[in-house]
Amino acid sequence: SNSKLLIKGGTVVNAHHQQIADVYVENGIILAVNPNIRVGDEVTVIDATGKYVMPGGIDPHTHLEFEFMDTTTVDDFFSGQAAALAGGTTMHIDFVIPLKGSLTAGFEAYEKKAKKSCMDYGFHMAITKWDETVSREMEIMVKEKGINSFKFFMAYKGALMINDELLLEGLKKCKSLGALAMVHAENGDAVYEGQKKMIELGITGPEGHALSRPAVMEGEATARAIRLADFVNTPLYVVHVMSIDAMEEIAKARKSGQRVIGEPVASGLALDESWLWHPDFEIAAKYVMSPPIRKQGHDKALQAALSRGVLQLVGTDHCAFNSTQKAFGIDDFRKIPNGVNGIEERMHLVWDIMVESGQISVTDYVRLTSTECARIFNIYPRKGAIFPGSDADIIILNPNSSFEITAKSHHSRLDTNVYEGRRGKGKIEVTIAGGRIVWENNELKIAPGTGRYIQMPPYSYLFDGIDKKDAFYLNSLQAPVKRAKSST
Ligand code: DUC
Ligand code: ZN
Ligand code: ZN
Ligand code: ZN
Repeated sequence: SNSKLLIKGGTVVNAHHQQIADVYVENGIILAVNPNIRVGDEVTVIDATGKYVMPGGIDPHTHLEFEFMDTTTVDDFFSGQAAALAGGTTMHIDFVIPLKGSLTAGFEAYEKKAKKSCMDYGFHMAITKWDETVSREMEIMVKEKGINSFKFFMAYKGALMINDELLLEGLKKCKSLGALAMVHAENGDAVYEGQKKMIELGITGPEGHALSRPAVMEGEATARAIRLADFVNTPLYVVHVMSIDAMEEIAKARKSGQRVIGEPVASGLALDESWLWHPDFEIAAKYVMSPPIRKQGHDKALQAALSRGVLQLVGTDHCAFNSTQKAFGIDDFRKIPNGVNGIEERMHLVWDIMVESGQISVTDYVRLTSTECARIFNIYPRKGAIFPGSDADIIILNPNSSFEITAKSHHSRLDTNVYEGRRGKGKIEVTIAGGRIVWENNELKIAPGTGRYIQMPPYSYLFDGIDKKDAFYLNSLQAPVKRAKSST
């Protein structure tokens, strides 16, 4: 069995250090990281000479079995995780959507969906309305259910969207619970107007998606969310940063000392919007996601921001709709289900785009794909590190081999792939999840029910000393000293 493993002779990489060493694993836990570990015959030995031994990827942003835009994503917790493992990701954090307004019912529905898991997972939760019950349920989620992050949609008017009043309530509640507030930052009212205008102009194709929700409206919402978070003095996490506009707002806030995290996604780093103008609807529709993939130039700027530390980690927003589902919008781009793949491709793409190109080091790679996510969501160093005591979620990457992406051989249930035909240097040859070898020789060995729910405690490092901040914010507002009644 795989219960005892020795990974021999590789370069072991953590977020701040690398060394040639052996890694010894027993019962799903890393027990030792040292040069020249000796073991008995009962131990399975993997030779990693000349290769990198790194923490498995953690994808902070996925949507598996997501009911959205009148349909459900084709990847569920089994197929999506199978794809993830084949691409070197060993944990993901998915978004629970409340069910009929109930957070508890939403959580229970996702618990059920996740029963077939073959790798570890955690949950964020979306907040889509506000009342006393929601406020109380948020507390239960944090204190009893292992959720430490809540996402607010500033777009999807008439569906998931919230207004500033609700966002402020949510930010205050997050602050009081030590939970991280996340935003989908686009101005939903402006997007709604933009969409109507496109249809009036007769632009019904996928290019209308990009034209109706420009980068400036992503920048506006990002700036607004950042200022509101500052007003409440609580940390903020901006999901899927797709544009220079949004990135520059994050850069400015971070420079002033505000605790803002920016998450670019694989598609925003690797693609540009020209695909949305492709004459073949089936091809163009694949690239419809929100916020949209931007014009050439935004991709390079996001890469540079990642290498400079303006952005901290990479997600995917994996949200898989096949060509039949995408065709719902053949006559109206507003009905194309929003979402692209990425859970299987992220680790290879980031290696190729960022490490092979010389923009970041191998230790940076581990930080951006794994460690920083574990720190932000407060599960480090159980996850995100190769240390004695950490979970044995490990990948072996061969820098001299290469990868090729195609729907013909990927592990998602999708019939398409937004990275179709893409090749690059660096190949993840082995994935170990919870001490089990799940990916080797281009083959998956997985079983439903082997993944675990990872509870994430509140008050991550982002909250350390936050109330010491000497700045204007809501909680420091005080009633003015009463003036003496003036005499007449
Ligand atoms: N954007 C997408 O493209 N899909 C899921 C939800 C979202 O915000
Ligand atoms: Zn050392
Ligand atoms: Zn979103
Ligand atoms: Zn998303």
